[in-house]
Formats: sequence, C-alpha cells, structure tokens
Amino acid sequence: MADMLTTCPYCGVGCGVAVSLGEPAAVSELLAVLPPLESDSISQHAAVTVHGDDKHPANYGRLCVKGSALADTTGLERRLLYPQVDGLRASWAHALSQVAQRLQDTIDNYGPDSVAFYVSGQLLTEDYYVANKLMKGFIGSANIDTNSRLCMSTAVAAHKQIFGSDSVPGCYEDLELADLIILVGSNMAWTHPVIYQRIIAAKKARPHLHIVVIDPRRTATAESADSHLAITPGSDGFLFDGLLAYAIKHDHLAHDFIAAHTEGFAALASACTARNASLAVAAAATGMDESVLSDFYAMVCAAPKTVTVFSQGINQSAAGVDNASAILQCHLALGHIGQVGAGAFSMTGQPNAMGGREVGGLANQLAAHMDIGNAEHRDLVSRFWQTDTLAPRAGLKAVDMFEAMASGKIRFVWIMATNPLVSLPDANRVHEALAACDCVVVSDCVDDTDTLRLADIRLPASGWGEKDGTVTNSERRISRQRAFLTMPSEAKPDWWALCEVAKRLGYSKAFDYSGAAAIFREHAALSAFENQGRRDFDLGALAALTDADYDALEPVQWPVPIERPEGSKRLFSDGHFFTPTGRARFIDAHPSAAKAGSATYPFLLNSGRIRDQWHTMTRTGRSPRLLNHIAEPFVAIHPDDLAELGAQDAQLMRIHNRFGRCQVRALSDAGMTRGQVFMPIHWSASNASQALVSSLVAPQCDPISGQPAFKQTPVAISPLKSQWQGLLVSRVPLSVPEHQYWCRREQADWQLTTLMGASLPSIEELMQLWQSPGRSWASLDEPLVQRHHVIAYDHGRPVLWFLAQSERPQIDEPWLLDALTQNSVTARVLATGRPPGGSDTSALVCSCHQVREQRLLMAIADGSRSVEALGACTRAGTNCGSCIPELKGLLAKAASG
Ligand SMILES: Nc1nc2c(c(=O)[nH]1)N[C@H]1C(S)=C(S)[C@@H](COP(=O)(O)OP(=O)(O)OC[C@H]3O[C@@H](n4cnc5c(=O)[nH]c(N)nc54)[C@H](O)[C@@H]3O)O[C@H]1N2
Ligand SMILES: Nc1nc2c(c(=O)[nH]1)N[C@H]1C(S)=C(S)[C@@H](COP(=O)(O)OP(=O)(O)OC[C@H]3O[C@@H](n4cnc5c(=O)[nH]c(N)nc54)[C@H](O)[C@@H]3O)O[C@H]1N2
Ligand code: SF4
Ligand SMILES: [Mo]
Repeated sequence: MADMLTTCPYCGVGCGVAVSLGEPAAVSELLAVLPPLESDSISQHAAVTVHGDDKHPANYGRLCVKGSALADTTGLERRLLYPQVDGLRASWAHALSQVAQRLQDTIDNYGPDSVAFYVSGQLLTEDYYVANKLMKGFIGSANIDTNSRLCMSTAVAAHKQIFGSDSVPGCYEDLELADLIILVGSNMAWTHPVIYQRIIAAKKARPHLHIVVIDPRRTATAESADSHLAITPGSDGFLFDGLLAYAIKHDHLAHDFIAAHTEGFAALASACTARNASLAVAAAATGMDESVLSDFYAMVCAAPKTVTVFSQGINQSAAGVDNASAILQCHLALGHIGQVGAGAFSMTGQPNAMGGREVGGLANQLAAHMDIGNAEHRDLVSRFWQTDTLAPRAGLKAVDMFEAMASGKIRFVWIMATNPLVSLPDANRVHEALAACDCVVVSDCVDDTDTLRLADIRLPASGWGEKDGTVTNSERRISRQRAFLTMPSEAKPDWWALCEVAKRLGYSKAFDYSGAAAIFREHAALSAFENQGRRDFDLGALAALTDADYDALEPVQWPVPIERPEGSKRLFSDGHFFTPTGRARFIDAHPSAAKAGSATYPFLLNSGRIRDQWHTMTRTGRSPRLLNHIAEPFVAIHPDDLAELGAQDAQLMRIHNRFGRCQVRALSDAGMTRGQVFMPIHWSASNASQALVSSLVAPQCDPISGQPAFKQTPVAISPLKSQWQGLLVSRVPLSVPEHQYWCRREQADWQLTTLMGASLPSIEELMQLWQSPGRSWASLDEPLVQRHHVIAYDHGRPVLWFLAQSERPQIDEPWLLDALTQNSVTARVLATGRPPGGSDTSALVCSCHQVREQRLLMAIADGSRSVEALGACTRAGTNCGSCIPELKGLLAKAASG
C-alpha cells in the first residue's frame, strides 16, 4: 500500500509525515487495554510506521524525535473512548442533548455572556471554524478564547499594530537564504527542531551564515550558535530600541522604504531621542557590554539579509507586544522585510496556531482575519453566515475568562483540545474557577488529564491519524491532516460534536455540513467574500474545491486568492501593508523595565520546554523512548546559587511564592545566569506530586494582548532534606509510602514511580500497603546502610519491585524491566537493579538510537572528535538530529578539559 501523507500534530513547523500501516494489532491485545464494556464496539488499530514526507516543503523528509516517535502514540491505551455525563457512561445522543440543554439553560437564565468555549491551536481549522461560528455567530457571545492566548496573541497584536494585519511576512526558505539569523526568545533546537536542522544545514553549505541567540539561558540552541547574548530577562525591548537608536545615529536607515511605505517614523525617532535611547541605555538595561552590543548592532545594520525569529521569550512577557513591535519596527526601519532572506519571523508554537488565527479563534477577533470591534466586518460576516445574532463586542481573554468563572459570571464552559489546569497561570485559581462553574464540558482524546478530572461532561475526540482536516504552519502553509486509522469505539471529530450541539440549539441549517471538506470550502469562501485585496487572508482559489480536490490538496501558502492558486511565499514584497493607508505604522513601543526578584522572592523563575516532551505529556508521555531523555521534572539553577543554598545537584528543592509551591530536583546548570532558574512545563498532578510550574506563575498579562508573562516569576527557593530515595516498579499504579515527592511514568507494561521521603518506611509497612491475596514476597532489609528492598510475586510472576536507600538508586532500567518481565533472574540479582557485570546508567543523549553519555564519552576518548565521527561510531544524532547540540556540548567539554 502507498504511504498515506499527513501532517505532524505537534509543533508549528508543520512537517509532512508519510505513514504506512501494517497488520492490525491482535484483538486480544486490544481487549487487554480497553474497558470491558467497549469490547463490542472497538475497531482495530493497525501497526503504524512513520517517516518524513520527502516532498513536503516544511521538512523535505526530516522529522524530529517527537515526530519520529508518533507511531508510539497511536495505540488505544489511555484513550477516552465513550462519552460520560456526571461520571457515568452515556450515549452520544444523551451527552449531546445534555451539553445543549445545560448551555441553553445557562443562556436563558444568565444571558449569552454567561457561557464560554475555551479551545486550542491543536484543533484542526475545520473544528476551530465551527466552534467560532457557533459561539460568535449564533450564541451571540464572543466568549470563545484559546490557548493561543498563552502562545501567539502577543505576535498577533504586534503584527496588527505595525502591519495592519496578522501576517507573518516570510517563509522557511528565508532562513536558508539569510546571512544573519537572530533567534530571540527561541530555543529552536528543541522546540522547532526541523527548522533548526534546516538552518544548520544551510550554515554548513554557507559557513558565513551567522547565528545569534538572544536568551537569558545558555540553551541547546545557543550551544551551536555563533554568538549568545545572555540578556537580562524581559529587557528585549531595550535591546531593539538600542538597535533603532544605533541605526538612526549611524544613518543605516532605509530612507526610501520608510518614505514610500510607512508612516509615523519621525514621531518615533523623536520619541527615541526624547527618552535618550542609546547604546549605553540598552547596555545597562540588558546587562550586556556596550562593545558586544555595538558589534551586534553593526552586524545587523550591515546585513540586509537578516531574519529575526522570535518566540515565547518575547511573547510571554508583560511587555510582549511592545517588545515584538520593536523587533518588527527595526526590520521596517532597515528595510529588511518581505525580501528574499529578510524578515521578522514569529514562529508559531502549536500545529494549528496559525489556522486558529485565520478562523478568528481569539475573543477579540471575528473570522477570516476580521475584527469583532469593526462594524463593517460584523455586517459582512453576519450576512455571510446569515445570522442576526452575531456577538456585538469582544469577549473575555483566557485569564479573564477563568476569573469570570471563579466569580460566577461564566457558568458553563466547553474546553476542547487543551489542558488549562496545567497550562494557565495561577493554576490553583484555575482549579477554583472550574470547581465553581456549574457545567464543565471537556473534549479530549485521552482518558485522564488534570482538567478532565473536573469535567461534568467528557466527550471522546478522535485523535491524530483518525482526524481529517487542515492545519496551517508558521510560514502560512496549509497542509492536510489525513485520517489513516478508523475512529476507535465512540470517538468522534470535534467539529461533529460542535455541529450536533448547534443543531440541538436550533441552528440546523447553519451547521449542516457533509464533512470537513464542506467546512473548509465555507471558510475559504468567507475569506474571499467582498475581499478584493482588502484583507491579507484570502483563500478564494480554494473555495470551490471538490471533496476529491480537498483530499488531494497539496501544501499551499496563503494568500491563495482566486487569481493566484499557487499561493504566496512572501507578503509585503511590494511595500503594501493592510492598514487603512496601505503603509506600515511606526509606533512608540517604549521599552519597560525588566522584572526583578525581591527580598522575599529573590529568584526569577523562567519556564518552557524540553526536547522530547509535548506540553502536558498526554501523548509524548506514552512513548517510552521519549521519556528516557529527561524522565523527571527539575529546577535548573546555577551551580554557585546551588552551593550558596547549601544544596547539591539532584537534591529535592522547594520553590514557592504567594501563588503556590513546587518540589522538584535541582539540576545544576552552568548555562543559567545567577539569580535565575528554569522549570519545564510538562509535569502535572497526573504524573508528579508537586511539579506544576503554572501554580507559581502570577496571572499577570501583557496589557494589549492579554498573554501571560510565563517567563519571569519571582520565587524563593530552599533545599529539602530527604532521608530516603526510592524507585517503585509496578504493574499498576500503587499508593506510595509517606513521601515528599513522587513522579510516575510508564515504560512498556510497567509503571515507574520515583520517590523521595522524609522517614524510611519499614518492610512490614510496605508489605501492608501493597498486600493483596495470593501475593508472595522477597525482601532484603539492610538497616545499617539504610537500604530496603522488596519484590512481590503474584502466582510466581513479579508484579512489583521496590528499592529505597539514602542515595538515589542507580538502576539499569531496560535490564530491570526486561528481567522482571521475563522473570529470568533470582530475587537476589534483581535486588541490585543492575546486571551482575554492571552497566551504563549515564544520561540518555540520543533518544532515537538510545545512546548514553558514557558511551559517547568513550567514543570521544577513542578519537571521535566531531558530530559526524560520533554518529559513525555510535549512531547518535544520525536519525532526527535533535541531540546534535548535546553532542556538540560533550565534544566542547572534552576539548576544553
Ligand atoms: N519539544 C517541544 N517543542 C515544542 C513544544 C513542546 O511542548 N515541546 N511546544 C510548542 C509550542 S506550543 C510553542 S509556543 C513553542 C515554544 O518555543 P520556544 O519559544 O522556543 O520555547 P520556550 O521553551 O517556551 O522558550 C523559549 C526561550 O525563551 C527564553 N526566554 C525566557 N525569558 C526570556 C527573555 O526575557 N528574553 C529572551 N530573549 N528570551 C527569554 C527561555 O529561556 C527559552 O529558552 O514550542 C513548540 N515546540
Ligand atoms: N508556565 C508556562 N505555562 C505555559 C507555557 C509556558 O511556556 N510556561 N506555554 C503556554 C503555551 S505557549 C501553550 S501552547 C500552552 C499549551 O498547553 P495545553 O494546550 O494546555 O497543553 P496540551 O498538553 O497540548 O493540551 C492539549 C490537550 O488536548 C488533547 N488533544 C489532543 N488532540 C486533540 C484533539 O484532536 N481533540 C481534542 N478534543 N483534544 C485533543 C490532549 O490530549 C491534551 O489533553 O501552555 C501554555 N502554558
Ligand atoms: S519539528 Fe518535530 S514536532 Fe515539529 S512538526 Fe516537525 S516532526 Fe513534528
Ligand atoms: Mo504555544
């Protein structure tokens, strides 16, 4: 069978994926993972293999480690497979009428603004379009917002402010054609790895391509850049203001471009002078040497082919819109925009962050890049949708929306494809908000998330591989996600659930779609409706696709107006912008002071992503190999800060402020600046005791975009003393002894729980805790060395293994799990957790080929002195390349020491 072509469901790079299917899994295998009631109605999932689509213009065959592991996530374990209402299994008919009735009752009693949808950049465009149409067009409230508020809303606001439209001007190819790439607030090597690989390949071909990383941390991305500017957190506005002042002072401005295609420059230039913007001011604010900054500025001014990529280090800040606007304005002032190899490039995070913006998923947008505050746009959309109940004004932005739930103003919410209890700031308040809400509906494809635990109605969504629709990536490229698996059990597409509820609310005519293709046609037609070049977003050439055309749709970059069916690589090349005057707007985006710690909360907490996990781990957490790179949450901290706190690497630390607290291990990291710490966002109450970083983050947002300032949170840190550390390996999740910390993950058929505790339980206590009929025990108690070990067998088969000691146990996990599964060695040998001859338990570096640090260090010592040589010798870095920055780090360390 030919490969099925689809698109990766993770990041905004939007890689093409080729899928091939093998034999369906044996039914007995499926039955083992499904709830008993389901056995009558399941469909079988076939064995899936994935590789990069050679022809897809986003990746040309590459995939990163997450994309390469997609096949691990298509199984039916942990799937939500049937609707539930108030904790009981329900038919779809009952669940849908309950959603409709509770929605209608709330509207009848409290008005349309008492209900809300909270959706996601992980919905397909077709799902998103329907959700927005139902809420804004027919329910008549604009209380629909999305997790893109936490992600892209700053970039949206800056684009609209400066360009007049939410347009990303460039394309990926620009990154390969540039002479200078500035990565600001982006850890691209880990977060947009395939684009990063494309840049590194371009650099190999054209070594003069210079890469600058601007990030307070020395990240994996910074490791392989030409220069790293370790900026004071939140001071990016000063850096770019200084660049503008430098360009003015040294007359590097693009005078002709400014005169012909922009407005407001003179006012901005005098505002710059009035506030004394200068190299010295920028250097003081950003914590950089003047000479370093002036070299950087000179380099930018001399490189017409400059691309500035910005991401969450810019967007997630209290002055995000000003900072992003400052970047866009520098490109305008220097004329580096809309040209081959030049532009400001906001990388999108989620697979369909861009598509969500197209359909108007934010509470202050309408649809097809129109504004809800614009009466003409409201009139146009009302006529197109044939409705007279269109929302009259903007709705509440995410953080305000949840606050309105907490205060009783919003009483019904439908959450779709997002896990806000983990991802919104001030998680404890979000918990209160959902608990206070009369009705919480959650659509998800997995059966347990922190948010699902608070749902009154749970709706099973079809997942990647089962869904059919489109997504738009960072370079405005629309690609098809195609279904290659049948929908299991009762899972349904999100658009279908929305339309069924709409019909029950009385809007049958407006929501009677034959399928995803019909929704897409309507979306494309709306974008072209009375457009005539007035709005950037135009899919006119796609408005009449047949179902077969839609199935065969090749990736294409919008705008795709009727006269340009091949789409558009770049915007603004002709100097035309989408403001009323057609000129780009300079504004005075004056920089604001960066956030600092206080006497009570002296550390500044930064948060973000790690290489192998996706957000709240509901999917990547199911892939054993993705859990091997970094298996536990951590707080990264400079070694000198750690020493000053009297703590050591891997020690349990308490991080707290007035919003909440976390307890995770310290990770000593010389790439951190003193006074700053970093925590990953991936762990939640579903898989760790106290690792929810968002419980610490203040609900403070950018005043224009409403995007939370996730990157700068003042906290206090102190070390905790643990008497024991342990590992519990069990067939099923078990309750754990008195502990300070636990973290759970799955490997093969086993649950692995890492533990730390204050007082070591006795063997008797453990046996009591984990006793069950017919269970036999082998134990080893060494009180002198404070070491406890227990194994339990059911009918001679090992079912749990536990080791606790004062130090962190060094286990050879693959060996142990294999030995437990095979029941192949004696209890005495098992007790050590390692094969008798010893083994490599050092950090895993290459997830694809499971290569560990020790093996790499040996290869380096044996003469492998380059990434290529290491690859040839160990295979590390030869599949997806995501670990190449780490390989470079090891090589550099070996060379210097
Ligand atoms: N592996 C992986 N990849 C992902 C995701 C994932 O969950 N896992 N999620 C996707 C999504 S939705 C998104 S939005 C993107 C995010 O992609 P990125 O924005 O690249 O990722 P982050 O880790 O959030 O943050 C980027 C960097 O901003 C830096 N930073 C913090 N404060 C500042 C500051 O004040 N100034 C500057 N200049 N930098 C600062 C942080 O140290 C961090 O290294 O990743 C996408 N890709
Ligand atoms: N502290 C801190 N917090 C952050 C950030 C940060 O940097 N720091 N970054 C923010 C950013 S940029 C983002 S994008 C958010 C992400 O945060 P979330 O969106 O909350 O995280 P996900 O885990 O991606 O949640 C997606 C959910 O949708 C489910 N799902 C997947 N596919 C489908 C589908 O097709 N249909 C349905 N109905 N469900 C589906 C998944 O199982 C999962 O439960 O986090 C934000 N929060
Ligand atoms: S870079 Fe990785 S996560 Fe992003 S789309 Fe490509 S394969 Fe998926
Ligand atoms: Mo994001």
